[in-house]
Amino acid sequence: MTYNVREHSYVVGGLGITGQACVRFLLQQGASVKAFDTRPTASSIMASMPEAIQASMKGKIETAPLSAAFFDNVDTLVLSPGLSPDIEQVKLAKQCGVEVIGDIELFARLNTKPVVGITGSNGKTTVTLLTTHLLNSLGVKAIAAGNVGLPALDTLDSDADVIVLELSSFQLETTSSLSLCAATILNLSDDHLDRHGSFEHYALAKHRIFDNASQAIVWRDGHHVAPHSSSVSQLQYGLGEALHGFGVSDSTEKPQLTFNGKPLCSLSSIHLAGTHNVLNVMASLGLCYALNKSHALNKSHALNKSHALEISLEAAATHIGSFTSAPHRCVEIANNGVRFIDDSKATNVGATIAALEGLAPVTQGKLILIAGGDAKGGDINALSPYLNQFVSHVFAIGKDAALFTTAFANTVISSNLNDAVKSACKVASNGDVVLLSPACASIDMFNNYMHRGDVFKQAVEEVLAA
Ligand code: UMA
Ligand code: ADP
Repeated sequence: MTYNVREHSYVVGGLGITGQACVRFLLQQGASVKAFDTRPTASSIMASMPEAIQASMKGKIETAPLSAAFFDNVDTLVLSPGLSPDIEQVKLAKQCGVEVIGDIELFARLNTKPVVGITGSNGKTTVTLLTTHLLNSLGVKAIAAGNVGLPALDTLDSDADVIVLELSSFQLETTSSLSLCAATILNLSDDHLDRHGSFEHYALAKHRIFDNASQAIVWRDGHHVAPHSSSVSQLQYGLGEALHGFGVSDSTEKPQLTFNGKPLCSLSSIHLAGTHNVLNVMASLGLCYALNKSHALNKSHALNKSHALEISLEAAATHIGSFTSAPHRCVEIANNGVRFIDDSKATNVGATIAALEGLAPVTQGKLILIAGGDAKGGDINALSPYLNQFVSHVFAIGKDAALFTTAFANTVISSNLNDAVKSACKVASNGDVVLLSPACASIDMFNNYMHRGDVFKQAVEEVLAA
């Protein structure tokens, strides 16, 4: 049955990027909509909303604690991903018989285009942007949306052939009817445990990506990344030799990325640093492959004839080299003999391990790490073997800086990022790398990871100019 928003009455929970997109969309569709925001800054957020929306929502936005009357005649709460389903407002909504969904669920009920979905603890944005880049380079109009930044609802009236959706565990938690042509959990390591309570609950949220999916793109050597149900067919990838799916062959002088045992392209055509990015490339190629007409028509219920696409893996592989990494993900920002690398987007232990493993083999001198911030309940001690193997000094900052002193003996706590950069520069010499890869969220000291990366760059420039 077609879902018609005009037959429903909504409350939008939270007025961040997602909440504002929901309000905008629902108003455009002529639906009945109210909203709430729990933040102390809610009134300034409302004041920054477009005037037309402010006018339409006058008297319909609540910033104080809610009463049951707020949900009178409401049947659906669209909850923003940053708000936990455990908060009082959501409990009250449920007591009032209101259905709680997220923006991705609303999108799923209305969308008619083919969608591929990407989740995982790390690499989501890279794979989302690379997949979009490969498809667009092949002449298939693709839009990257979801956790990557563009709210999914904003794609509904686009002329895209394919939506490439980055999905966080927060978004998946409130999603039940998303039907993906292809889905992947890139990897799973501790993240957002403060919100989900345990790794098991976090993994359960991530696995919702495979509900109704036609094809899973699965890292052969990954843990907890394969669908639990055998009804989802699998296309596998990994770094070893493989006769099926994607693999790597180093039987010739130039190691090759292979598909079904046959060479597809040289590994040297991948300009992104680290072996984790080879895996990211394979996942992206796998997602493109799953959309391919001949393959999809046999395998997928999600693609109908009018959506079938002609995608050649060989042609896709020729466009890998023209993809450039998004900022703050293992990017060199200065080099005066010492290389300074901004990996501010490493907001959990798994990402920092990938950076250390990727950089150590190409570093002649010492690897000096700046890390710390809000560990979000993650286990910083899991870094210990990697710090002991690869790193000479750690300069730790932020709320959870002390956790690094237990993980690694040669840790010095710095009062802020500028001091950490100064201290790192004092011990660095030619051939060394100073790496900002915090393994923690930035929110205790910065607006976001981009702000943290920008402060790092500025601090490095100041030290180099002095
Ligand atoms: N908040 C409140 N009260 C409210 C509303 C929000 O306290 O009433 C707080 C939240 O707890 C959170 C912040 O405000 O700390 C923002 O929450 P939000 O749900 O309003 O976030 P949006 O601005 O809508 O942005 C969200 C994603 N953010 C989160 O899930 C926290 C963005 O991902 C995403 O790009 C955007 O939707 C569009 O889809 C960012 C992110 O950090 C990049 N994601 C996390 C991650 O990648 O680890 C999950
Ligand atoms: P996400 O969107 O999941 O946060 P990003 O692509 O933005 O992922 O990268 C976040 C961090 O994770 C960066 O530090 C990046 O170097 C690292 N990273 C990227 N891909 C992987 C991967 N496949 N495995 C581990 N770490 C990765």
